[in-house]
Amino acid sequence: MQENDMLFLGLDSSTQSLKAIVMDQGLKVVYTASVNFDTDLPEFGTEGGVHHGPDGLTVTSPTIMWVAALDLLLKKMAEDRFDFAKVAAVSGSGQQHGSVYLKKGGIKALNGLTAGNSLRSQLEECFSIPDSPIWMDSSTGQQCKMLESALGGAQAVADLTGSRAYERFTGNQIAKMFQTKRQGYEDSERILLVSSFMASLLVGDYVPIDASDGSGMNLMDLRSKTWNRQAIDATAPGLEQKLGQIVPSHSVAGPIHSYYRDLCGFTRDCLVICFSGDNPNSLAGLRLQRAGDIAISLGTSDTMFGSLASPTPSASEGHIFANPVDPNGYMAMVCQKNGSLTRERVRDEFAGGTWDAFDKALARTPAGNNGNVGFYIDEPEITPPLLQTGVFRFDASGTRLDSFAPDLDARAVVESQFLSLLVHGSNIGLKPAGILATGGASTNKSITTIMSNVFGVPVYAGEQPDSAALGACYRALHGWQCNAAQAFVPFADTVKGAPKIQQVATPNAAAHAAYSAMLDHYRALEGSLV
Ligand code: 5FX
Repeated sequence: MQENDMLFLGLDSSTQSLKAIVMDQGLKVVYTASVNFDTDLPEFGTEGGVHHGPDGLTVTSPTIMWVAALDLLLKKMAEDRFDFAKVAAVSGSGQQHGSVYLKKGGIKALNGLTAGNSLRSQLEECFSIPDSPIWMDSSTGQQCKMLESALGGAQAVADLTGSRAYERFTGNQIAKMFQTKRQGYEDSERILLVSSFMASLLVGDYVPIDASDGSGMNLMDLRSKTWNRQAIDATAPGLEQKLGQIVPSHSVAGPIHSYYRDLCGFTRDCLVICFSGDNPNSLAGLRLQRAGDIAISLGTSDTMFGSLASPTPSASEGHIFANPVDPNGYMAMVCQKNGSLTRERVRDEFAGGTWDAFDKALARTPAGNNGNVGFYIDEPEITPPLLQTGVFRFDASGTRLDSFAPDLDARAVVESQFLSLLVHGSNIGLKPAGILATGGASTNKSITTIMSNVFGVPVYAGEQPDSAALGACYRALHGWQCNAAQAFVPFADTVKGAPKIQQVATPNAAAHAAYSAMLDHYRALEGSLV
């Protein structure tokens, strides 16, 4: 491989798709490809990449679908004549919290992968629990209570692990598996996150969990970045052995397995750098390096996050994770489960079914919606914690209404999502000086304008909307550089040549004043529902 001809591959195994982004050493994106689970792999019968259980709380994805997606992605890349031989390093992103259960002998199947057969056919029988619980699952309330009572309460769990016990956090999902699918748990040789599972597929071996994604499990000591004995013991017996090690996110997971060399022409030198969660990768992709550099990612879920030097975990909201590009740093994050899909549902029901019509509805309504506030809870919500689904509409006097004029619904869904992020983000130290918007809806000018007005700060958007996959590319290069130097290389050096970001919205003083004036009204209505 020529030193000046190297490529870096970032994969993003998200809720709905598996994407690849490739960049050159000058940080220029040169290739992208993707597989959509619903449309490219219809045989799995997913909706938005998931299956909803009959209880309305359980949400899973068939683990083998993610394997089949990798088969298909590599096939698409080969059809595009992508030059795999130039890839110096691969890293990746996985939807956070999801867990993968490999049965005894799984490691042999991974080690023994042979080109000529698909990954899917070689790994189909490897899972002790074939459906992976994912981040949208909220069925583990009981297990959360048990963890909090074992560790001394919600704040104690937050102080130790960075977050109070959350239903979707992996430790509580594993506790439920132990309690309800005991045989599956016992038969598990290794339990991986989506991120470390995808990396394991590439290395052909079980790879460690990185500290940043490991922070989303309610099992890791946030400060020492090791498994916390009390949390592990309160979750399930024999768990530590099934989880393996935790390592810094820039670590080399291993060389790529010969399967991929034989199948597509990767070279022996190609390194796999530890994969991490989608939010940590987005932090890297957006190069959020100073406190006050905040991003809001408008995806299936909406998340607000930024770097922090010292953590102050809260039992009432948000999360603190280890920083994915600074082994001594942290990041804070607030997550709203009802994001893009909810906005799309409201658009389809009340605003003509197109973004153009939705924008027109926003243009016909004033900032602050004349005091009308709506909470659109299609899925049990994390922030604010509203487990009861439904639409809750209020007028300016706080009276509950059954319906709004349709234009008001369009504005209310966007405004309440951003007001919630403003209120809950500031509670854990996220006070923006500027906001980077990312994810699908970040290209929608009307939505970024409301964001800018709610927070009263400028909003920027990168040229590359897929920040998690891009962050995985940057982390592939970062990990490769750290390995070449045999020392930690500051991430700022890795990304110093990255393209400048564009300002896409400037706050309007009057609109911001309208939002500031309605904060107490918003808080009171939210409080009445929680
Ligand atoms: C973060 O805590 C979340 O649950 C979501 O943002 C998922 O990571 C989405 F994949």
